[in-house]
This record gives sequence, structure tokens and C-alpha cells, in this order.
Amino acid sequence: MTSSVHEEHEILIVGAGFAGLYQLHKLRERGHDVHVVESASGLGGVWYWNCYPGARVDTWGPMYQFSDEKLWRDWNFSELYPNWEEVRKYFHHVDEKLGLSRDITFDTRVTQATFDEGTHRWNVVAVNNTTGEVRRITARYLVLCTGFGSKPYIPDLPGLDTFQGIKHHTARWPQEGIDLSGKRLGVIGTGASGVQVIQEAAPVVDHLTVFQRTPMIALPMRQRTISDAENAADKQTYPQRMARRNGTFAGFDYDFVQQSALEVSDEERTKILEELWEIGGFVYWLGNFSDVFSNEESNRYVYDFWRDKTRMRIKNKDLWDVLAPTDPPHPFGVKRPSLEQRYYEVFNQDNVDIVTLRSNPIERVTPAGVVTADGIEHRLDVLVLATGFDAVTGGITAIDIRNAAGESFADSFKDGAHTALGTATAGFPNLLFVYGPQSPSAFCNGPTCAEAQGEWVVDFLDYLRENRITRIEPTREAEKSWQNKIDEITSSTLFDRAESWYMGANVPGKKVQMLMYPGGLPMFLHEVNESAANGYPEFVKN
Ligand code: N01
Repeated sequence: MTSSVHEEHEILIVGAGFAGLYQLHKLRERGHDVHVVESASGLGGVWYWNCYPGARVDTWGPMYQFSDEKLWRDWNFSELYPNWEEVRKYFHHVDEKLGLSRDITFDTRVTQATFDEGTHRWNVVAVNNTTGEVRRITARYLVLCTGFGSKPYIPDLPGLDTFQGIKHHTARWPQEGIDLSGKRLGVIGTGASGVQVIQEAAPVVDHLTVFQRTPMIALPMRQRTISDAENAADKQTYPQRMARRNGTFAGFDYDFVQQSALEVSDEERTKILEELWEIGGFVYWLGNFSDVFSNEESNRYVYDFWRDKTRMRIKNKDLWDVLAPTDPPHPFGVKRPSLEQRYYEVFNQDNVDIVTLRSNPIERVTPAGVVTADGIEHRLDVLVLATGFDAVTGGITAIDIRNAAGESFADSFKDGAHTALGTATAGFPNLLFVYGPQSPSAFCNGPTCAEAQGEWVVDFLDYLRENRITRIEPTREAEKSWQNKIDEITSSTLFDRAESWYMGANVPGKKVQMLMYPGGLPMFLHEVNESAANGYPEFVKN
């Protein structure tokens, strides 16, 4: 019989990524009784799970950190865009400085949470992944920091289970790694994960088959190593750059060009695009013209520039329309671009094939490989499912959360996510999210949002303690008002013109809706801070 442990805490956090760790540290600092449950064996959230070959950060390292000088002063990333191993070391460094692990239960998944109206507390069940030991934890508040990419999406491909080779989703890659050298590799999916696996594996495999449904608009990363001396000099700029993060749309140390692409002459536009391109990284996306996401004509200029630059790298002209089509597959940047180092050169290799699934879909997976509609069996030793996530909501709805009436949280999200201020859902008291649905989450640099929204949640929990409030729940009106704001902003953009995970459109049957708050971090902070200043009127408090 599996043993069972009972614990009681004031606040229980689920997830030990940037968001959960910030909550733990700040709440502990302010004297709250707080504990974290994490399904992985270590810190880092996505950086624990995503250890596939080539996994690395798409944000430059100096800004992909907590802003506390105590943490960055003696931490150096060795590359501008650190790989997953170095990010894990960073979390280890944070843990050494702050002693976070002592309040975290690892290897344990929260499976159930039921609210008790008698005690105004959650009764939580968490199960150890290996021993099956059950922990029963009661907590006044449940703070879900499950991230936007914690539930992998695996398409329902006929025969997938029959494959006899090695098969993994990128976010469930074995911790011990897989030697891909000399293997026949197939990769389904060309999102950020697919691009990274493809460019990393192509030089070592015997043969690579890329199964592409939609071409990725991948941008040059311009990776480079950073010496300790350069890091030291760069740190002079950290305080000012860190401080800037909360004032920019996506929580970076740069923002959009404050001009429309249509306001400038052709020469000036090309010059600006060229400059952004040379800087590299997401600057060409989130530092581009101010109307890149709202004006189709501006967006097209940005796309065409990318297309022409990219085509120059692809030797086989037959692949131009496959990888960098004449007309955009969707407006530029409304599906998340990825950063690449040698992605397009991969397709100049003789041992690499690309299958275009829109014209030649996968019919079935066999024990030996993948059969496409043209009848060809692509024989494989390793099949990588780089097929993404039930993003933003999947990590939350995977937990069996019930209110006192027995209503399920997952059911309440069936017709779409609904929150007040991207922080809580009506019908489910004392439940808060950080970096979750209808917050800036995936539109924002992770550490920035973990701190900015996280600070607001910590202040809110302080307020509740000071005012001896034991139960809070947002009103339906507050949810409607938040939804209206999201809809209004979304309708002024091009985001609904792509079948993206931003819109929940990548998972069959999932409600199509904008899953993030799309107004940018400063506008979001303005909204939530106004609520705080007015005593959180979106919530009923008892
Ligand atoms: O997932 P995705 P991801 N048949 O959903 C294809 C973050 N991230 O793991 O575009 C065939 O973007 C799908 O095709 P289509 C980052 O925010 C960050 O790559 O839907 N193909 C697509 O090509 C990122 O955006 C980092 O037509 C199918 C791919 O699978 C987010 O995580 C690194 C299919 C899925 O792409 C998700 O990225 C990695 C099917 N049935 C990830 N179903 C860094 O910052 C799906 N696809 C380092």
C-alpha cells in the first residue's frame, strides 16, 4: 500500500519555473507559509523538460534572468542565447543563493484540488511520480505557475503507437539524452522546438526527414560566445536595461520602432529593416515597426524582406516556395517566429528531405517509419514529435480542480478560458494564476512577467492577510469586462489570421480564442495596478 503524507500550508504553489520560484521567494520573504510542488526532479519548469538536442533560449541571456542584483552579479552565461544545460545551471545558482529547494517537493504531480467552503481551503492531492506516495495538502490559496507549455500536444496519427524505433515528444526527451549520430531521423513539426532539433541533428544523422505542415518564419539568432570580461562590462548596463523591461510591450530591453512602416520612404524602411536584421534575434519581430501586427501592408513589407533574405541561403530554388513562400503562409509574427543558427543551410545538405504535409499528408505511422499520402514509407530509427503544446490552459486543466459544488475547472474552460485580470476565474475561489491564461504570458519575456505579474499577486496575498480575508472570487462581470478588453485589442490586430497556439487553434476541438492579454505588458500592469489601488473591486471578498 502506498503511504500518505498530510501537510498544511497557507499558500501552495504548483510549478518551480521562473513564476513559481519568484512566488516562493517573495512570499517567504514577506513571512507567508508557502510551499511548492513540482513534477520534475529539478528547478526550471520548461528547462527541466525541454532537454532535446539544440534546446536553447530565444531571449538574450542578460535579460533572461531575475532582476535581483544579488542573483545576476556573479552569474555569467557563456553564450548570448544560452542552451538548456546552462539555463539549468542558472537555476542551480539561484537555488544556492536563495535556498529555494528546501520548500519544494520534487518529482510530485498535483493531480486533484477540491475547495472546501467550510474552511475556505483547498484540499490538494499530489502523487510522487516514482513511489506513488500520496501527499494530501491543505492550503488557503492555490497559486498555479504551470507555464504555457507544460502539457505536450501529440497528434492522433494512425499507428503512432506501433512505431518500433525511438519516439519522443521534444518536451518529454529522456534526461539521459539520445545519441542521434548515424540514425535515420524524422521530425514532425517545424515550430521553435522542431527548428532547434533539426539544425542540431542534421550534421550528425545519417538521414533527416522533416515533416513540415506550415513553414516557420525563422529569424537569425546571431549567436556568439560572451567572455567573462564582456559579461562584466555588460553588467554596467543591466540595472537600466532590467528596469526598462516592465515598460516594453514584450518585457524585453527594447520595443517597437515608434513609426509605421508606411510612414517612411522605401529607402528609409529598407535601412531600418536592415538594421533590425543585423541586430538579430527577436528584434526583427518585437522591435519592428509599430504597426507590424495591425497593418497588413506594413506586415507584408516585413515579411517580404525576411523572405528575400532567407531565400538567398537556400540553394535549391525548388525549396524557396516550400521554406520561404512568395506569399506569407500567415501574417508575419502572428505565429511565434523561432530563432535559428543554420536552419536554412540544413536543406542544402544531401541527406535531408522535406515533406510538405499540406499537399502530401501523413497517412499512418508504421513499425518502420511514416507513410505519406504519395505511398512512400519514410523509414526511420528515431521519430521526434515537435508538435507543440496544449498551450497556456493545458497545464491547468490537466489537474482535476473542483469547487465545493463539484464543478470541474476543466469543464468551465471547455467553451474557452475566462478570467478576471488574467489572474483568477469565477466559480473557483482562492485560485490564482501567474503567467497563465489572459495574462501577457507567452507574449512576454518569462522572467519579466514572472516578476511583474508575480509582484502583483504577492501584494494581493499580503492585502488579503492584512485584511483577514479568507475567501476571494472574481465576479462574472469582471471576467466579461476583461474578455471585452482582450477581444477589442485582438480585433485591431492580425493575430486571428493564423491558426496558432496563441489562438488555441493548434489543438483539434480546443476553443479558438486569444489566450493571452494582447495589449502589452505596460497596459496590463496599468490595468492590474489600477485594480490594486482601488481595493481589487473585481473580487468578492469574505
Ligand atoms: O510547438 P509549436 P513548439 N501534423 O506549436 C506541427 C516555446 N518554445 O514546441 O504550424 C503535422 O510552435 C505544427 O504545424 P502547424 C515557444 O514559445 C521556446 O515548436 O500547426 N504537424 C508546428 O510546426 C514556442 O512557440 C523555445 O501547421 C503538426 C509544430 O508541429 C512554443 O514553445 C524552444 C501536427 C508545433 O509547433 C511552442 O513551440 C521551443 C500534425 N498533426 C519552444 N500538429 C525557446 O525559446 C502540429 N504540427 C528556446
